[in-house]
Amino acid sequence: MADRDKATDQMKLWKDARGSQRPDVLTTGAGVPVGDKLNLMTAGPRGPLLVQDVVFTDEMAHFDRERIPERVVHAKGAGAFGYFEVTHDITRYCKAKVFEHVGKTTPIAIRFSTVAGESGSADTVRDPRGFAVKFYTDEGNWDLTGNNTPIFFIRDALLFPSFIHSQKRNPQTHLKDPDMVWDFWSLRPESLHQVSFLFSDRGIPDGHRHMNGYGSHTFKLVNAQGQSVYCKFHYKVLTVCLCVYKICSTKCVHPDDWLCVSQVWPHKDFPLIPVGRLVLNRNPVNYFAEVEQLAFDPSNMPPGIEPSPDKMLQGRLFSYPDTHRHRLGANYLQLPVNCPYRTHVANYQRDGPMCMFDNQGGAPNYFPNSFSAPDTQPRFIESKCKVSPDVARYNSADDDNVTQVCTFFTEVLNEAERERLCQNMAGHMKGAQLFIQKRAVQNLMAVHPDYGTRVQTLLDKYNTEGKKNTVHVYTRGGASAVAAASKM
Ligand code: HDE
Repeated sequence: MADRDKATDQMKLWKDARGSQRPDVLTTGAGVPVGDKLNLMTAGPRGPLLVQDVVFTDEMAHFDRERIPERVVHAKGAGAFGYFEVTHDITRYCKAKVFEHVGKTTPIAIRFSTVAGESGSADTVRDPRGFAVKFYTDEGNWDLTGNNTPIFFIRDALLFPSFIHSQKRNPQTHLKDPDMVWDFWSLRPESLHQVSFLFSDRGIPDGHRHMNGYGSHTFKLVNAQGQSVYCKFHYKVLTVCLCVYKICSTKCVHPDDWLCVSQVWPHKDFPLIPVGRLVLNRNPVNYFAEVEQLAFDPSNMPPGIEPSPDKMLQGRLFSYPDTHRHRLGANYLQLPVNCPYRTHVANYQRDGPMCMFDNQGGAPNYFPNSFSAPDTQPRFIESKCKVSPDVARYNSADDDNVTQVCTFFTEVLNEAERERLCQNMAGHMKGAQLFIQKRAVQNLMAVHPDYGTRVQTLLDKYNTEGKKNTVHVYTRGGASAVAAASKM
């Protein structure tokens, strides 16, 4: 039993903790006592069943509704709870109360996840990792919903559904499909930076406790005088000890540069400014209640933290609360794990499915009103910014797609890491059709000839071996697929 997973003792530990205490009676969901929960009520020992067996209908009807939709991306994840503590003063940049003074602590919830797999998929896959943090601040929740990489595959939110479709299962075959993956990536070379991260060693982090996190986007910090700077948030693993992170922000005062989520801000130009530390010290008590229902929303920003114009961030401001209303219901913010419990909600909204608590009691449900309406509070009004360009659909595909990728390939990685990157990438790309491989390699050539040549050389080898070992597989539906025979 020495190698028995400690989590397997959960029920035993629960029982030990309760001692002899146990429920007096079995009940239905309505609390009505149940005499027998083992045998259906039937007309005679062989049936049929009776509709009046409400013990059965209560049990089965609830079971029929047990599943809620899994997250459309980041479905597989793990959560933890703890606190954020301010260690350095940044009030010259930001008036948010979460940074009010050194030593201030704020409770947090965190969820680490993979992106493309389903809820039951493996934790170990090559994929970016979600790194989402909810700060329950005394001015409402702040959700910094980031990843373990500082950059992203695309620059325009309109492309996100198609990008994600290409990474998940082919709707016809229900299989992961290398044609879909590489077709999309090779048609959108702005993905090169993140794709290069993904196939490098960074694509399989050594567990949650060893990976850094990033808010990824550019955000705006506003101070008490109304002055603003752009910033990015970084979480750096401090020690190998579990879950202690140093949060740093980097600031940028040139408003029009550096807004795009496909680029990093070089540390030499934008040194990290330490802010505080995250401590994770509690596991979730119940997975469904506290992790599956945990809902992050980048549009939750307390006064002092605002969105930059980054088109991706702006698109996310709509998508997250929208998906939560679908997945969890219109009143998802009343669920204990999502509720901004350190402040008082006064939004004049009412009713809706699964409305909990007192539904804001007898207070008016309209605003303004003469009975219970606070005055406008200038301190909480968003900062002003000038916007005057023409309204149009601007193409961002041709922004610089290669300079930072070239730096990553030639300067950040050492030779052994470069070799692993090329092998990992070619090993995956070999599954795609030749014309797609060709287009993907052309993009790598534009980054650095060595990058493209190495991947092409490996592909040539795989493609030659593949031809020798190829068999045709015909499915019953008549569609044909080509599969490389195993070399057993
Ligand atoms: Fe997400 N993303 N995303 N994303 N994302 C979701 O929200 C979306 C993006 C990230 O642990 C969804 O609750 C759009 C960037 C994390 O619960 C959904 C766009 C980054 C998580 C959604 C992006 C992320 C999500 C799916 C492009 C890193 C998991 C279910 C405009 C900075 C949070 C859900 C958790 C989850 C939409 C791009 C990180 C559909 C539209 C960039 C960590 O709302």
